[in-house]
Amino acid sequence: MSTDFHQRSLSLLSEQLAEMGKSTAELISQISAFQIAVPSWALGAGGTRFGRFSIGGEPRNLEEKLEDIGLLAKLTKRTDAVSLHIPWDIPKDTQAIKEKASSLGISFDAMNSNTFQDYGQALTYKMGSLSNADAATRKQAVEHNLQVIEIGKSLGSKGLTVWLADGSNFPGQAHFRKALEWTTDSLKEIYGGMPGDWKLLLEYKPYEPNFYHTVIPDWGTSSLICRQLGDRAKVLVDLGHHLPNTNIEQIVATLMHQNLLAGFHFNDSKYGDDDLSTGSIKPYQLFLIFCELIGGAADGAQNWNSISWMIDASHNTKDPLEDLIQALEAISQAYAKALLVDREKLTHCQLSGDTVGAQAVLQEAFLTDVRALVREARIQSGGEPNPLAFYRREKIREKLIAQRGKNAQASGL
Ligand code: LRH
Ligand code: MN
Repeated sequence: MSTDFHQRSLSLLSEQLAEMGKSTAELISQISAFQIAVPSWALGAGGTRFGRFSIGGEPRNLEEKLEDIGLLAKLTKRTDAVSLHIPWDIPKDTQAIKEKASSLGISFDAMNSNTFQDYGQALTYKMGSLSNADAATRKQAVEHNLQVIEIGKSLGSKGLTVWLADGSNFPGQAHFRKALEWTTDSLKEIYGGMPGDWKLLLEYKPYEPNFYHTVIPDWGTSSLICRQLGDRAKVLVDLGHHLPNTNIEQIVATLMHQNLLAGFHFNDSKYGDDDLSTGSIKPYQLFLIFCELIGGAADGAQNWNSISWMIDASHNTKDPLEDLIQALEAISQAYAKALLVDREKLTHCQLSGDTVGAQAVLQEAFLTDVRALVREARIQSGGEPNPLAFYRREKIREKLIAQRGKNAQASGL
């Protein structure tokens, strides 16, 4: 795309925005300020139980993961932080990792604990972790989370994300109320072990890997537990963790209403927890979610800066870096479109029962092509006009393969 074409499409859009009463300069500063953390585990090929197909040039250690996120930051200017997962990302040399990250302009967002796998710890998590009927296993899981907090403190993180696979596969297998009580008591110990300026992000998920019940299956259960922990415990919304046709934008509005929204794991899905590229399946839903976020913050329901923005995706067929470039772009576009909503006109339609008018207000914003705006924000921040084109033109994947090797194909099942 020529610079001239970009300038002409931007000036045309700016005229349109002025008609809508929107300042291009203000929108560009809002879009530029909106940074999304990238998960350390989404830089390689993910895979399913049926197999994993390596892409080659995948990061072999934490240093190389930081380099990949540094590249994304440089090209897109839409990410400035990484979310680590322990024990997958235990730093061998914390000081060196901190220096590497800061040299790449990357900070450490929420840390993720892992009590859904066995990785050589003394007691297995097969039958659960914080909800396990065995007190020693619960204690082990609590201690793991406290260790994750210590690692996070040494890196400058200010949050702990807890997602539990805990649940059951058959009726009668679990005692629902005891499991909930053990989980809540365990989380109280973890919450108590967090520094005063940290937040606990409690992630819910309706099913998988357990397929009959999950101890924390939905926003309601997560909210109930957070209320018992304290006001620095809030609910993490992973977009893929909802049963089909769930109204996620309403959940977001409800959590903001209660000042209980911790943040997001952005991705998209057609059926289950598919962890597909954000905005690739349901871009209108993503737009509606941002409409609730902007409205909730504008009305003072919850402070915008108290919310964490993270991607959580898994790449089975796409190049992970290309996928993340597309996801960062889709999130920025959804946010930019939602900023165009005439909130005064929308509120008037809502209060006067003008349903048609309300839809027209939303769709005028959603159907506005904001690509020139998001591109201009990136250019003004020193990023690439077209990161994907640059990534391919510079043959970055080929260079990574030459540098890091083809990485082994791992068979699944
Ligand atoms: C669970 C989840 C959680 C992570 C894991 C990698 O499905 O969304 O956020 O720990 O994916
Ligand atoms: Mn998640």
